[in-house]
Amino acid sequence: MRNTDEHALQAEFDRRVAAEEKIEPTDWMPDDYRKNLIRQMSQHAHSEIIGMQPEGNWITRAPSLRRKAILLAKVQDEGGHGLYLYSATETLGITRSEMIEALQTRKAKYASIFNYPTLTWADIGAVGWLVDGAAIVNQIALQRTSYGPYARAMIRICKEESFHQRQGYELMLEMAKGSPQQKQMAQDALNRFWWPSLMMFGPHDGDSAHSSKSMQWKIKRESNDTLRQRFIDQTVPQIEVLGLEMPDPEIKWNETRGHYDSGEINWDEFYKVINGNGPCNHQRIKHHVKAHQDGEWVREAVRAYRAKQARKKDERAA
Ligand code: FAQ
Repeated sequence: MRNTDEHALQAEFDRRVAAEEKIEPTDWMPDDYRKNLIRQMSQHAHSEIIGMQPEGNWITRAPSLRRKAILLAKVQDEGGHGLYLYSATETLGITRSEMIEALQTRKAKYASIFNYPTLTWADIGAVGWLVDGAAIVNQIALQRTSYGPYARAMIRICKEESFHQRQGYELMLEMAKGSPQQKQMAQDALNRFWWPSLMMFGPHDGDSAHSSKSMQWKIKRESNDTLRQRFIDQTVPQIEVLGLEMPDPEIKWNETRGHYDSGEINWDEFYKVINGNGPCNHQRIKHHVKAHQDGEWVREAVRAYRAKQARKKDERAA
């Protein structure tokens, strides 16, 4: 392509992003924009899929039929989000199998939170309330992302995450207002999931490698720290309603800032977890590889069916 053509295409892309027009799969886009989107969207998809494991772990042990039905629906929703996001990412010119290979060979990341274990039933409440709560804060902003298929996927996903957050909070409420043992379980789940939930928003803005480009391209609409603060501000009053103790003694309303102050995240732990050395990283990938291998017969059947259809078409044409 001639240089002048490329300049014109770049200028038109910049104009559309500035005008809040969505970029669609068949539109020209800078290569780095495409690559950055593939990175973020595929990692988002992997998070939804790997995120089925900590909760899936409790489906057979849910304490009632009602809780089991809710949990089953939620875990299936997360699987749906993953598939939806893989499809949206495929529109950028990468195949599903390439993405899965990147996940299984640890070239692609997934949300750090899913490398923590769910030790008690109260953890299922904490995951819905805090993890889905954090995911929504992030994803509401992504509804306005510049890439059309990603923005549209987020609208539907946020609706479902909202139900997930509410069921988690309702479960926590029941535990927190239950017996002293149940209240203790709720407190323990809050204490363990609080910090990993804050880590979901990524490093501080100054340490975030991709933020400046992603914000310029409107892939990301709000910074990691802005979204983390929003999550803290909306969650602290919910902890008060539960009647639980704050998981961080430094949480305090700051009248001047109009926000809650809070303690510092353990960033060593964060980097350890995102680099593959968290409590469950090995287990999560191992389980994914096994589930993928166990499902090979389905892919084989699809390939055989497609080949048969192609043969029939050829015979008809002959
Ligand atoms: N975990 O430069 P930044 C859910 C990596 S969905 C792991 O700031 P960026 C639903 C980052 O990838 C949860 N890695 O990166 C559910 C990069 O590494 P790379 C998932 C992290 O992309 C609920 C490096 O650090 N949501 O929970 C994390 O600009 C319940 C530098 O970071 C999304 O994926 C982390 N927490 O900002 C399912 C939302 N943070 O790629 C089941 C979409 C950072 O160079 C059950 N994603 N890293 O190797 C985003 O909004 C962004 O990608 C951020 C990170 C904000 C996560």
